[in-house]
Amino acid sequence: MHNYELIGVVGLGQSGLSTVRFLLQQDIRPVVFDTREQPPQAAQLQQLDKTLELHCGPLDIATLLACDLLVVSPGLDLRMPALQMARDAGIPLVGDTDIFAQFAQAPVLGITGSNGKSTVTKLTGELLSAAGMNVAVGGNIGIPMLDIIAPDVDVYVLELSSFQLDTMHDLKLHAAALLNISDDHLDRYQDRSHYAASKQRIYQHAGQAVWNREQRITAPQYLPLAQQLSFGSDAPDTERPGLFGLGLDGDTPTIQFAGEVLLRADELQLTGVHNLLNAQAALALVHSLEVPLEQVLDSLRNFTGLPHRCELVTEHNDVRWVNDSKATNIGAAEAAIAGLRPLVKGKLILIAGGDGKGADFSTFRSALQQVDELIVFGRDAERIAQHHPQVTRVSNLAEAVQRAAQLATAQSTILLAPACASLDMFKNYEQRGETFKAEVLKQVAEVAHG
Ligand code: UMA
Ligand code: ADP
Repeated sequence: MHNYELIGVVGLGQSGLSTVRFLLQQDIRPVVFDTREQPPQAAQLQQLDKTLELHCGPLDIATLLACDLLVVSPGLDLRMPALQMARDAGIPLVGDTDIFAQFAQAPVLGITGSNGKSTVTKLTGELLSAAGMNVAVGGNIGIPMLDIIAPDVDVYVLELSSFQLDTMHDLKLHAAALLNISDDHLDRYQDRSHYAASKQRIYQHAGQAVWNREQRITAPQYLPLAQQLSFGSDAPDTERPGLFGLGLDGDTPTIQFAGEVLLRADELQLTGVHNLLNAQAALALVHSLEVPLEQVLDSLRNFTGLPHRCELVTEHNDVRWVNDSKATNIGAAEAAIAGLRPLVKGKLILIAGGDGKGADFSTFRSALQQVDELIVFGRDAERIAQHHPQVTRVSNLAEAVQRAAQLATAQSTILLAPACASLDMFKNYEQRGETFKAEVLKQVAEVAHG
């Protein structure tokens, strides 16, 4: 880092602020840019150092080109003309991952995929803690990775988004997991193959790969078999090493590894086949560190998942309300529908909509066929509505909750799984989920009080 004369930090969100803080700790004074006139973290930057140069609004090309390294935030599209110009001028565009690579001393596990990243990241962290390791968890999960670097860490577990992978060049991962690939963020990529290529970057310096046998596209292209672990919903071939999979004990799925049953699905708090895959991926990452799996199974049994992921809000009058606000793309919403459908005897009522990020909703049609009623809201409501015969259109989430309550019959489940980002109407998916929960509880209270 000290080889550079002037480092530019482009973007003053969470990652940008964390990068500035970290650089200041190394006695490096960067120049900071944000394309917004009033970046949300400007006040925090002031608190760090009042004298730092901050350029707001359209990127100032002259100052940008005066830098010899640009640390670019994940929320910025690298195709922006000013950034392209900097790249063409030979200025490296990196992310906080490359700074992390220089300073983190312990082994690093990386997790990417269109869906399930946060669940697997959190779970892997918990399993390794249960095995007695000092674990630091961060990245796209919401904790900038430069904030978690510490001398006594035994292992880092990083959630990596495709945007972070796009600017990652140097980070050597002890093991890298690519959970799945389905359409997401197509507004930031030329097409699906570019998005998939971005996800594959996680394997570029990985010691071991953890991939999903259901999707060949997640397999590493250049790592020898001996450095591969895989998971899937098929029974693992016991002759081949490194395979996690599912078997059956009566009617109950079991998670298996190397010819042995590790546990039964009904021992877990997590539900849905997608979570059985997530559990296998986390176990594979634990195995990559040669931690005996029996040390972590109790922790896996007790893991209750994260909020806003198929979270039961309440059950009232024989109707279940489920918050899956984190289903910000079609693949995630499909997994939630497929996971819940077998458990629902009455109607399955889906609330969906928001910012579709350029996705092609015709691919959502077969999952929508498993839904009895569809309620749509938000910017791309119509693009979803055209794929279901039974649609109610509403203008906000509060109205969606009221209409869902009217449509529900005994033993119904009402699922918020928007298949879209929330940014057209909310600050983020958490705010959308919290709004949903509050509206549901209000609705239920009104009914209870007559
Ligand atoms: N922005 C501007 N101008 C700028 C900089 C940012 O308009 O100059 C906008 C971006 O377009 C974006 C927002 O500000 O809409 C935030 O962008 P950011 O790069 O400043 O984001 P951070 O606050 O640094 O948060 C990022 C991740 N956000 C994104 O990649 C958009 C967070 O993941 C992550 O937790 C955090 O770093 C710490 O590592 C969030 C996310 O939504 C949860 N990730 C996407 C996802 O999971 O689908 C990829
Ligand atoms: P991410 O961090 O990748 O967004 P999360 O763990 O937060 O993933 O889960 C987001 C949503 O994705 C969940 O609410 C669920 O609907 C869906 N999901 C979780 N795991 C999987 C999986 N393995 N395959 C498909 N969908 C999944």
